[in-house]
Amino acid sequence: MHLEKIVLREIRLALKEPFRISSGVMSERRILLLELSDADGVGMWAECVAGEFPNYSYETIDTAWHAIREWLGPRLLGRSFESPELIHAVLEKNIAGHNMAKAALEMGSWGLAAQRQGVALSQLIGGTQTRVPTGISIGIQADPNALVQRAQRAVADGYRKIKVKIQPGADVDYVRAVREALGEEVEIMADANSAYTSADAEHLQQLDAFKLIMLEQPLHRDDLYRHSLLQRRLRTPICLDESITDFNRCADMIALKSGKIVNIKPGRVGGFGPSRAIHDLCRENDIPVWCGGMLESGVGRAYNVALASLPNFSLPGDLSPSARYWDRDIVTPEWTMDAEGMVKVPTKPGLGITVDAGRVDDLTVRAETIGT
Ligand code: OSB
Ligand code: MG
Repeated sequence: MHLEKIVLREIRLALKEPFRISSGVMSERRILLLELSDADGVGMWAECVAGEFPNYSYETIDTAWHAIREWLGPRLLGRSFESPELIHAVLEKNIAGHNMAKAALEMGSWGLAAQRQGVALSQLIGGTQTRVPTGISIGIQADPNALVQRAQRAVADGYRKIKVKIQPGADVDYVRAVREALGEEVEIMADANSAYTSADAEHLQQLDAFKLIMLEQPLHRDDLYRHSLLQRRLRTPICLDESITDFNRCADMIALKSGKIVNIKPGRVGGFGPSRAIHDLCRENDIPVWCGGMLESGVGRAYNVALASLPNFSLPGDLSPSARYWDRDIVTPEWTMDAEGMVKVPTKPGLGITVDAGRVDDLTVRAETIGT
């Protein structure tokens, strides 16, 4: 493949309801989309999952735009690549960080390769599952009752895992209410997005009573050591999200016993190359993985669903259908799940969905072309 042109676009999509996590709230998603074109005229859409504010990580859609235009895009434009497997190393060399910006280009290259070869993206990356189980991530609510209502509706809709966002002041009572309302059988987990410190260990031990399948990212992203101390004091398995920014951080988690489960978000780790390496490392170490979400549009979702079809993605991913987030997505068909909470992995060449280019045009607030 020979990348000739990259169009960057920002679109804005209103969420059906505001999504609150411990580090911030979002009611409209500002999304950075990329349109890659190669010298043979094959095109591919990709999505950069960076948010509007640097709360989840230091990246934002504006820093990603800058990184892609100034440093990362020029690395790829006008060069030929035998395989998308080579892209990650090229983007990584002497450019620190900016994983979400790198990932958008790297994953787009995988999408482009799949399109060129006429195979489904999941097949190209080694996916084996034809349907993947879906969970829902429910934002912090005003009170436990509001959370219980949403959780009950989600179970009725078929979701296979209920993830509730927590923070100090909205944790033990909220989780207890959900467990009591849903019963023993439902898989429930909590995600703190780094809202706690090691001083909260005793407080967090109260969550052990509710048989959560995991507690996601209780402490700061850089606190692998303190996560290991906390894990020794909790029966509930810790799952790391923000902390796992690359392969080595995952190896460190395993060595230090900082967690027992990994949430793989391809954007956070720099793309499919590192995602697959982390997936394989976890498999060798009996660490289950699942695919997280970043409130992606239907474009980003296509990449996540493909990734989640790899064999060690054994827990339900945050892969909710389009209608959970938006009145109308930017892809056709929209993402759906069946009554068993399963999402079909597309088998058509490329992403398996079509981007509604006219709708993207209507939603675009800025665009810039790099390359020719
Ligand atoms: O921590 O997993 C997270 C959304 C934005 C930022 C961080 C997270 C999330 C989610 C949403 O939990 C999952 C989804 O896309 O449905
Ligand atoms: Mg998380």
